[in-house]
Amino acid sequence: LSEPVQKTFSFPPVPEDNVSQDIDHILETQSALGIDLGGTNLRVGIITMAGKIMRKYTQPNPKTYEERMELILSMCKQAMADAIPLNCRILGVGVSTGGRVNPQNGVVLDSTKLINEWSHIDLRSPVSQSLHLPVWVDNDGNCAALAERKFGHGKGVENFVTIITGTGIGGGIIQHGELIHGSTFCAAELGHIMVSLDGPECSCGSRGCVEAYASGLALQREAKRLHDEDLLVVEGMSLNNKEQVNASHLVQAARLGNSKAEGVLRTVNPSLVVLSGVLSQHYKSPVTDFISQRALSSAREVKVMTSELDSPALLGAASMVLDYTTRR
Ligand code: ADP
Ligand code: BMX
Ligand code: MG
Ligand code: CA
Ligand code: ZN
Repeated sequence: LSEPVQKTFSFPPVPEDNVSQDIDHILETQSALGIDLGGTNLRVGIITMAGKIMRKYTQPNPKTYEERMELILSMCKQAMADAIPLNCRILGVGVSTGGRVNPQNGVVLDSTKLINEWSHIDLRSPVSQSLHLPVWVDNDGNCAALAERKFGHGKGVENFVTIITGTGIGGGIIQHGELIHGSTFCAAELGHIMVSLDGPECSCGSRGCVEAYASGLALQREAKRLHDEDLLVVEGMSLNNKEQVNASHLVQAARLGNSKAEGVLRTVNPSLVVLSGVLSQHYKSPVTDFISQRALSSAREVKVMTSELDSPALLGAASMVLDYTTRR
C-alpha cells in the first residue's frame, strides 16, 4: 500500500504544476524537410504544416550519384540543425525528384538524361538511415500536384492537372482527389507527349516531345540558336559575353518585341489547369488561347491558372510528410 502509484509517462514529460513547459512544447511547429532534385538544381527546405518555407537552400544538382547523395545528406543535416532555433520540429523527409518513382518503396526506377546516374536508386534507405527520420519519395511533377492540392489552386478540386516547367517539363494528375501513378509509375510524364514525329531530340531518347519544344532546356537551345544567328538581342536588352544564354533571355527578347522569340514561346500543349515553374507566366496566355481555339468543345471550359506557390515541387515533397505523419 505504501508503494507509489505507477505513473504513466507522456512525452515530453510535463510537470503537472508547471504549464510553461507545456506551452513551449505547443509553440514548436510541426514541420518537414523537403528535398527537390531537378535537372539543374537541388533544393532543401524547412516547411511548416501551413506551407510556409522557413528556410530554403539551393545548390547545383551534382552530376554523379555519390556527390549527389553526399550533398543531399549534408544539406539536410544543415537544415535540421537550423530547424532547432526556428522551433521547427522535423517529422520526416519528403523527396521530390525527376524520374519515374515507386512511392511505395522510395526507389527511383529510371531517369532521363536530365539527371545522370539516377536509375534503380533506393533513395529512401540511405536518407532515412542517415537522418533517422521517415522518408517519402515521389516524382517532382507529382509533388507539384500534391502542393497545389494542399496549399494552392487545387484545394478542394476533385480533378486537376499541373504542369511544372524547369529544366524539363513535369506533370502531375489528381483524379478523384488522389495522385495517379499508373501501372509502371509513368502516368503523368506529361513532358513526353510526342507532338511531332520528327521534332527535336528529347532528353528521354525520343523526339518531338513537348519537353523538347517548351522546357527550360529547349528554350535555352532556341535562345542560343537565335543568338548564334545574331537574332536574339533586341533594343533594350543587354547580354554580356560572359553570360550563358538561357531561357530567360528568350522570354526577355519576346517581351521586348522580338517576334522570332515570341514564335518559339507559342509552341505549347493544351488541356491543363495549374501551370507552375519558371516559365508558367509566359505560357498562360498561349495555353488559354490554344484551348479556346483547338480543344474538343467539351474540354474548352478548362481553366488555366498559374501557381501562386513558391517552389511547388518542394512544398509537395513536404506535404507527403505532413499528410502521412499526422493522418489518423
Ligand atoms: P530544375 O527543377 O529543373 O532544377 P528550376 O526550376 O530550378 O529547374 O529551373 C531551372 C531552369 O529554368 C533552367 O533550365 C534555366 O535555364 C531556366 N530558368 C531559370 N530562370 C529563368 C527565368 N527567369 N525565366 C525562364 N527560365 C529560367
Ligand atoms: C523530365 C523527367 C521528369 C521530370 C521533368 C521535370 C527525369 C530525370 N526527369 O521530363 O521525370 O518530372 O523532367 O523536371 O526523368 P525538372 O528537371 O524540370 O524539374
Ligand atoms: Mg524542378
Ligand atoms: Ca509526373
Ligand atoms: Zn521526351
